[in-house]
Amino acid sequence: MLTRIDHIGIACFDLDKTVEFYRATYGFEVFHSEVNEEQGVREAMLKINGTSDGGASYLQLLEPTREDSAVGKWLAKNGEGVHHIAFGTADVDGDAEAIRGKGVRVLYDEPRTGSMGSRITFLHPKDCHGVLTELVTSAPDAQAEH
Ligand code: CMX
Ligand code: CO
Repeated sequence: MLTRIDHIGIACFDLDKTVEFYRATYGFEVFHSEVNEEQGVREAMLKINGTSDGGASYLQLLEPTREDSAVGKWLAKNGEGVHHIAFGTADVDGDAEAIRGKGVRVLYDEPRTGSMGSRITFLHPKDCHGVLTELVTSAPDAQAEH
């Protein structure tokens, strides 16, 4: 069951400048940052709030590490902006299979590694009314990080 917004993914050309905008404008601080070479991104997670199911909600700021990555291609075509939304679930495997059974293309056969050791998969935007949609199961210890 999808229980929360885990994050909103925002594509940007310059991660450091974009992080500074969110800090200076709203006071959001970087909770976690990493490079995910499989996804071709350098990213910063800004924690917005905790939620009642023990998960949290974030903004995920994304700078491509290579032009031919998903975010690199999207930026070249659209410029900066909202790239995807991500729903949190305790069971990404089960929810992905159930959604696949409804005829929506799930991009991965098995969930892959996302931010902070989470397990993630994506639904094709053309099957979701134009919205690239990610499903996320957080790592059990993700909330403890600083
Ligand atoms: N939102 C909405 N539509 C999108 C989209 C997005 N983020 N990305 C691509 N599309 C649309 C394109 O506009 C294009 O539409 P048209 O045919 O009407 O022009 C169509 O989908 C195909 O796009 P494309 O540029 O040819 O790109 P690809 O098919 O090669 O890739 C996708 C699209 C969704 C399969 C790819 O972006 C993908 O695998 N995404 C999942 C992985 C990802 O996004 N990783 C980065 C984030 C990592 C993280 O969140 O941790
Ligand atoms: Co994401």
